[in-house]
Amino acid sequence: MTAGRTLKACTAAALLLAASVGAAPAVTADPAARPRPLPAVSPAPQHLARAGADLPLPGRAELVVGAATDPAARTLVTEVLKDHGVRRLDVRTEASGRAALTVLLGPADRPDLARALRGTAVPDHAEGYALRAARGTLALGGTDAAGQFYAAQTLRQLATGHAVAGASVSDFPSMGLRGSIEGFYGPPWTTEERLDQMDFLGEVKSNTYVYAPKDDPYHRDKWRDPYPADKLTELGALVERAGANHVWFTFAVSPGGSICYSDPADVTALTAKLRSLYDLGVRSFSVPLDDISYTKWNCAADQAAFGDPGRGPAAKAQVGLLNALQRDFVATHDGTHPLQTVPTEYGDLTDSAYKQEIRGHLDPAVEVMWTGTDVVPPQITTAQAQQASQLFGRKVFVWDNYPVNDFGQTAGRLLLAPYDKREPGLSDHLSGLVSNPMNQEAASKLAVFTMSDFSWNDRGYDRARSARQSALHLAGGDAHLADAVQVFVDLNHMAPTFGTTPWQPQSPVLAGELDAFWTRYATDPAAAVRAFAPTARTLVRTPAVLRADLPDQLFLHDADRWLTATEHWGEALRQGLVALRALGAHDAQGAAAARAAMDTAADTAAHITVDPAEHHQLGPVKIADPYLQDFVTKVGAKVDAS
Ligand code: LTM
Repeated sequence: MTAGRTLKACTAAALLLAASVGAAPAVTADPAARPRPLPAVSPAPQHLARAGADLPLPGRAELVVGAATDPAARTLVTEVLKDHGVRRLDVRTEASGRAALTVLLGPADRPDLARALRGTAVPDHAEGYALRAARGTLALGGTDAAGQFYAAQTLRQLATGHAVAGASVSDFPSMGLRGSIEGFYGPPWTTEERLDQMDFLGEVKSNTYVYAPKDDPYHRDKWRDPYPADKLTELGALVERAGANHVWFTFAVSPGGSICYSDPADVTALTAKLRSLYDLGVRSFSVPLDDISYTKWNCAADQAAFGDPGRGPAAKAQVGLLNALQRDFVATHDGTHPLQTVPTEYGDLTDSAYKQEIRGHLDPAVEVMWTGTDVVPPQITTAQAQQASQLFGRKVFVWDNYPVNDFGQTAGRLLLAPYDKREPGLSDHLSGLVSNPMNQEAASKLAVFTMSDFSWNDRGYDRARSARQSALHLAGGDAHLADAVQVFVDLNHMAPTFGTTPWQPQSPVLAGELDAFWTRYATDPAAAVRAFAPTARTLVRTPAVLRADLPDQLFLHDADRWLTATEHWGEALRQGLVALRALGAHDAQGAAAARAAMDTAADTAAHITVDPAEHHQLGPVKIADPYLQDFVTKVGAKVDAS
């Protein structure tokens, strides 16, 4: 749906106000207000504009709630107000009319909210919200409970010091399903990491977490077995935390490796597994059928029921199972979302007997995932998504294999680059988009932040803006620290495909600086060394800056070995420059000593390996490759030649 079609009762004046997006320079509605830029809000709202002067937050304020006020939104609004100077908050069901600040929170059509929101369009869209901060009133109205929560998340970003920016926001997600799927091979996330992920998804207005870790035996190999009590308790805690963040905890079970489709006992076992999670509060389910063979059956009965194995018969067996689950389990259990699946053909656009069966016979309610072409797609275009939708007979739900680092080409890597090469307008053809992240949960947030930005507002996605916002988010809003985060991101920027050509380049900033360095060195070595020295110093210092000040301890844990490698590579660069300076001064001894120190630092860096408990693909930690090693090799050659 487009913004134009979803805004109801949108006056011409409101549309004018709504013309600026994100942190664009403010349009001033109130001539008395200073036309200052509004704070950047992420994901970029569909419509954000200045509504007047900033709203001071007094020591005492009124919060007006009703029976339909969302509890999670109320908790967050209360926290934000308290964090920004409101010491006493009187909670009422009707405004007294005497408060220095009145905060209204609830459904956008509650009469007091509807009045206060006048001039700010209420989107006619699930999970939408309208927010208006002007002249002593802060109005946060949702089109549903999630919308209220998202209004509160926006408020969190509009509050600075003891004020809320005078803003009018009319916002809704472009895609229905947004978030992450823990769907990788290798060490699954810990409960602490998953809890962290739930809070994070809430902050970035994403509503979906799919639990599908390939290496949880109860998810795949032992799918028939019930979870032991302690595991169920852990899952229960996740479901609860997901709910508090308006995240749909989606439980996935993958029976494809051993199921006998025509055996009613297996269908019963699968249903029992889903029901055990329903009883924990789960209302969203997935049955992924990826990475299984359709050239063999798991039982003779399937051969008798569906004939010789092959694409068409495999799809027929799967469709029968999925339709039965949708009809007999999902549709008969209150509040349950449509079933999701990952088809066995998930990463191409070739028509086949398999896809024909799916589009012809799979219950249209079932969500079908698709990874884009080549499993790890170098790009996803609207034309491709449209084609995938036609092939599967419905809008597809993208499982984007980024920043996952479980395949060979990612050995030794963190993938930190911001989202890219996904075409604006994809929201017209997709039911949703989730990230398959890295074995490292906290480190994945840098990329997932930008992906959430895209799935909320694909047409408004600005890669550089989102990258900066993501760094600031990790840095707790500290601009200097965010600079250090972005230096680290650049060193870990490469995103491989399954082939030999990466879809995101390694270290675009550092590579450019090194290029400029060697070009200048050819004509003016002393000036080149002087100009490049700050880069080497930055590399040496960045790990210490991050380690000292980053609030996210899980991130520091995830990034530990890459930070240590950065220290050593930074030292190698620094010593390399000392060697070149010595060469310029015809100090052969000094050059040799610095060169030896450079080699030692580079060698130490190159021997740091990933932690097998945390990374599926083992091997040496890689950063800024091959640029750092190339520098060391070139400097060594210059010293040798002197
Ligand atoms: O992508 C899908 C649907 N399945 C698997 C994932 O589990 C795995 O993490 C990625 C990346 O290796 N590739 C897959 O094929």
